[in-house]
Amino acid sequence: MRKILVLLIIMVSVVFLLAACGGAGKQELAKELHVYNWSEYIDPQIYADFEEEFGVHVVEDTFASNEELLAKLQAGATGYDIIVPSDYMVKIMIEEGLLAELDRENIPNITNIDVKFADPPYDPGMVHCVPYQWGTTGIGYNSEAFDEAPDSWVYLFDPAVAAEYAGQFTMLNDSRESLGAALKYLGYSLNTTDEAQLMEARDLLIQQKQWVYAYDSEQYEDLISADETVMAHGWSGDFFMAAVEDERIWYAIPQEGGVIWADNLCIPKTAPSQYTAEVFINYLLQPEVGAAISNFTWYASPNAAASEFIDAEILEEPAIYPPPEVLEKLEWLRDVGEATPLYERMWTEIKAAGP
Ligand code: SPD
Repeated sequence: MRKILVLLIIMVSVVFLLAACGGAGKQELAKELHVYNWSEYIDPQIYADFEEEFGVHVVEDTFASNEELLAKLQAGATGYDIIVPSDYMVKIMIEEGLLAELDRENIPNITNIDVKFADPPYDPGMVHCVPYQWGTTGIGYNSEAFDEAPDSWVYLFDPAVAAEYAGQFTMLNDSRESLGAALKYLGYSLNTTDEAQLMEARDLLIQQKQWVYAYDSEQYEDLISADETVMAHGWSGDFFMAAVEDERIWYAIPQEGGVIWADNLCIPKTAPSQYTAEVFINYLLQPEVGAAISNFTWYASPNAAASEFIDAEILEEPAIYPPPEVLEKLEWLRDVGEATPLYERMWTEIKAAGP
């Protein structure tokens, strides 16, 4: 009897000890983490370091537009633990019930997010996602091909100017971004739901098509570097990253204004391991890791604690961290709700039109 009592006391003590250490009830990490990301959007060393520290192998697939990401999930893809949609797409995915709610207990480093990004209108209170990187959409170029920076949408859309660069520039293969650029050139909102304005933007893009080298969202900076093109409609950091290897490349935010955006770390409802995904998000939110992301991508970080570790040439570059007078000219892409099919129809007509 005495032996049984001693055994019982030992067992109860072990259970209490495990609970006190956080061992009891703690979930297990998966062996693999599946990330669906934009291309060249994280230093591969970060995946390797995470694997070394947590024993979780990270497998990455890439997508080239928010619409491609959405279509993949809608088609029933269930294997992803982490996805990286932009602002307006987060809103659409929340409405479609595609995203899990984050368990903050597993993401204590979420407090490192700058207050300016901690309550985004597309996901109030960061209930579903954590901001990852932010940037702008504008024009990247080979500085040797221009007397002055092509810092206006005129270079891409004014027939007198765009024709001069016929076959030497690319446009993003992205419905909201390319229609958005055309809308901005015409003086309209990027988020218009006015059918006549959208048709005008469509007609402008169809007219422009004869001068466009390609619609591309993944290699546009390499095409400039390879001297295939001299300018590209694209995302800020991609040009600065390319400039490390080819210093002729630079980037300008159009004076008329352009797109400001934020991409976000989110977990699909169907994720094989939500817990491992949350541990990974928490890992990325560490100050040094947050900085390593920006030091690789050349995009701005929403992680306030990372700032002190981000390279000065990134922090001090006004085309990466724009000053207030530039920021106020930029517009966020928003979920246009019932007008979404209209945007998609316009884009399909543009892509189907003859050059
Ligand atoms: N190479 C990574 C590019 C990431 C760009 N995401 C921007 C989406 C804006 N709508």
